[in-house]
Amino acid sequence: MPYDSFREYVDALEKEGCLKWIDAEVDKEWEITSVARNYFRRVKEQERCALGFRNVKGYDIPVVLGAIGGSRKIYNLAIGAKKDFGSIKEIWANALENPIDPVEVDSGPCKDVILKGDEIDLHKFPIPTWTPGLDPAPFFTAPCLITKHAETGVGNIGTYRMEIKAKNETGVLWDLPSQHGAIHYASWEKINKPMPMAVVLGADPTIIMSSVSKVPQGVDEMAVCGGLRGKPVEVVKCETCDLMVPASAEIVLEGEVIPGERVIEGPFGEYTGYMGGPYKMPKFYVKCVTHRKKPIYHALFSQMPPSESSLMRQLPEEANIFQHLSGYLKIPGIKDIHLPEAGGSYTICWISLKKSFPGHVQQVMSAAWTHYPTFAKWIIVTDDDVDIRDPFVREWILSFRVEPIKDISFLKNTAPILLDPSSDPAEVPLWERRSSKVMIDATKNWEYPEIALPPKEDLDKVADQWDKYGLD
Ligand SMILES: Cc1cc2nc3c(=O)[nH]c(=O)nc-3n(C[C@H](O)[C@H](O)[C@H](O)COP(=O)(O)O)c2cc1C
Ligand SMILES: [Mn+2]
Repeated sequence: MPYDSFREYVDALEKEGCLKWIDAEVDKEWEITSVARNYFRRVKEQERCALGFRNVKGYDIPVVLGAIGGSRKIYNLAIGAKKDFGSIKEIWANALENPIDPVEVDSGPCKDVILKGDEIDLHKFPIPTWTPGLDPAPFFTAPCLITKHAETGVGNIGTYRMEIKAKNETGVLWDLPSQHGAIHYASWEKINKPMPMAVVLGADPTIIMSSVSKVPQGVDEMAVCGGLRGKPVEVVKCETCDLMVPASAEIVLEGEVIPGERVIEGPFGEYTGYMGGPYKMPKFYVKCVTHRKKPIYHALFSQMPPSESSLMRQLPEEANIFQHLSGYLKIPGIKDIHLPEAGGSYTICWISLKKSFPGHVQQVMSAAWTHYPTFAKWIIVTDDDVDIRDPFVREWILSFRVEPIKDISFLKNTAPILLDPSSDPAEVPLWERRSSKVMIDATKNWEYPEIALPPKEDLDKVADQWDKYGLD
């Protein structure tokens, strides 16, 4: 069942036992991030909840994190999936193939409070500092940036973190010129006009799920949200520009990005587990803030994987690459795709394949990264008889199904993985960095010996009478 707002979804999480409210007073400058880090370290993924901090020192606005990618169970609730990969894959494929355009409504709760000019002060929101001592300021980590292409008018929603620079100014980080927000900004720079931009904080979960996913360029994520929800998103016009925002949003910032301007942005604790930046990036000037009477502040928990960000990118990306290879390119035999979280769910791509013709593996390895230029620097294809989600199995496969000289090939001068510190030293400007890709054929390339395990019947028989052996 689709949720109509972030708060309706937060209530649903609580009812399902997937949200813990924390009543102890916490300091947003150092404490929230360490509570989240401790929680992610101490609690197994299967048991993790979203965290709601409702007593943030100096604020009466609660901070909720982990609400999208705290665990697989949470992600499934957010997207309405019954189980993991299978149904997430179907829901995503359906949304991409059957997007539903938004419908305009006259007003909505996101307009309860409207602030302009001197009334604007971003510091009134409890925006946490994520890597205290190293981040120069608090950052928005769950902003959904809404823009339009200056020429085509096609819309985009993308999540790009934002540094709070002043009471009405933020940075914007487009990791690469191929990020869709950066492409839109370039189209406005070309005509030398400020780019109108709206930033949504706290919306029904399909908005943020689409915003962080690599939906093909030219497809408006707002319609993909409709496809994910199975009904259109209700949108309302901004106060100061003609962009449309979800009417039920918790907080909306309206403003513009000036052509030609670059300022220092970052550094920031990155999803790679390292600090990234500073970089030179454009600045966002906030001209109007609208919000609900008592807004909830939504954050995503990132930095060192595993984090909310690595899990919430893994699940849709696995589904979307499957759709890219099987659905769009009609490549047969793809069984499973796995993006380990240790690689930030971007760098390593495992694919299991029922190999059926010469060159099949090469086709899959080459096609996988065409999903988008920065995707995956390790692409490993193995057979469909193994579980690529088991880390031990993955090392066993690399050990005994790969002969390095024959089975490994390289592609040079590719776009780098976003913010990968190994691609180039920090002095090289972000958008000039290059990297390479490794493609590993980890399939059996001839008839292999039998697997050395006792016969399955014997193992099953022993399993059935396990008590007899007095072992736990
Ligand atoms: C928590 C989180 C933070 C992110 N921050 C950034 C960022 O600062 N810059 C960036 O270019 N991409 C960032 N991403 C990745 C983009 O959201 C992702 O590439 C998305 O596809 C961008 O939208 P687009 O495909 O419309 O360009 C982030 C993702 C997550 C989950
Ligand atoms: Mn996009």
